[in-house]
Amino acid sequence: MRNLLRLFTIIFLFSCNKKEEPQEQVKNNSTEEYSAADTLVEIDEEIQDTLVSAFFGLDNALPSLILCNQQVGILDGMPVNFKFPLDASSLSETDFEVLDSLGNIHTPICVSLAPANENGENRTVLLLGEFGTAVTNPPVEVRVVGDLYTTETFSGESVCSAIINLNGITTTNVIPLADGPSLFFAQRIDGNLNECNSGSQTIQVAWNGGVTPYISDDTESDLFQYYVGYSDSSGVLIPHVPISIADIDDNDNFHQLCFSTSDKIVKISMMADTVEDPNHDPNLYSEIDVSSCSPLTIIEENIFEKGYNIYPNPFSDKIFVENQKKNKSTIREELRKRFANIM
Ligand SMILES: [Ca+2]
Ligand SMILES: [Ca+2]
Ligand SMILES: [Ca+2]
Repeated sequence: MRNLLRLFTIIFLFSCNKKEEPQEQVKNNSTEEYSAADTLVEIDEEIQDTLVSAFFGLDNALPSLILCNQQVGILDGMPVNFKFPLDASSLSETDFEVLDSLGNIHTPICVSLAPANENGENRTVLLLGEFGTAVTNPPVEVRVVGDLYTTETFSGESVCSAIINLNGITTTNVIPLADGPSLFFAQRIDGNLNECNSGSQTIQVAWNGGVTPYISDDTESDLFQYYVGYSDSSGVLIPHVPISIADIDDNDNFHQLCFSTSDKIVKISMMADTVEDPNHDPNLYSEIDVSSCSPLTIIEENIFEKGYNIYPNPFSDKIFVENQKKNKSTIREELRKRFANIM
C-alpha cells in the first residue's frame, strides 16, 4: 500500500525554496498574493509541528530485561509526543535517533506506545535506551528517521487526522530531566471513547511525561479539582471546574475531565505542584487549547480546489504534490482532515 502510495505520488514536485518562480498564484479577498510554493512551506511546517516534544523522564533507571526483553542494563526513558495518533504497525525502534549534547547519536533499544495505547490515545511513544546523562550530556534533539505513519482518528475525537509519513521531522524541544511535566494536547471526546460516567462534556488531556499525584494524600481521582476548563464568552474566558476525572490509574499520561457545563470548553489549565513525573519532579502551572478540526482557510481552499493532493516525501525534505482529478467535495473533505487542527 505504501509503495503504491509512493508510486502515485511523484507527479509534480514543488520546490520549497521561496525564491523560485511560483508555479501558481492565488488571491484571497485582500490584496495579498500567495504562491503554491509558500503554501507548501506552511504545510511542511505543520507536518513538522506534529512532533511536539520529547521528555527526558528517567536517566539510568529502567530495567532493560523487563521492558525491552534484552539484557543490556539500566535504561533511560524518554516519552516523545505527537499531535496525531500513530500507526502502531509502522512503529519500530529504528524510526528514531536521539542526539546528545556531545554529538553522539543513539538509537533506542526498544520503543512502545504502551501504556498510552488505548483508542483515542497513541500519541506518545516511550523510547527506552541510553540517550545521555542529565546536566553533563543531556539529549538535545530527537529525529524521526524511519517511515513512521500517523493514522486516522477514531469517531468521537474532536481532532481529525490524516495519514502522514513523519520520516524526516525532528524536535529540539527536549525537556530536561529536572523539569516537571506539562500539558501538550487536549481534545473533546464523545461516544464510545468517553470514559466519564457523569457530566455533559468530556475533555481529554495529555501530559508530555507520565503523571501521578504530587500531593502525598492525593489519589488520581482527586486530581479533577486542580484542573480548570474555560469556555469563551465573546472573548472572555469563563472558568469551569470538572466534576470528576476518568481514565485514571492506568499508568499513562492521559486524563479525561468530566464537565457538567454544556458551554464549549476551549482551554484547559492545571494548577502548579499537583502532578509529578516518574522522576518526582512537580509540574508548573500549565495550560493548553482544546483542539478540534478547523475549517479551511481561503488560501488552502484555493490551492486544493484545484485538485492537488500532498504527501511528505519519505526520502528528502521536499514535499510531493499530486494533481488529482477528484471532485471538489472529496478534496475539501480530505483537506479538512489533513489540516486538522495542527495549530
Ligand atoms: Ca543515561
Ligand atoms: Ca488511558
Ligand atoms: Ca490515564
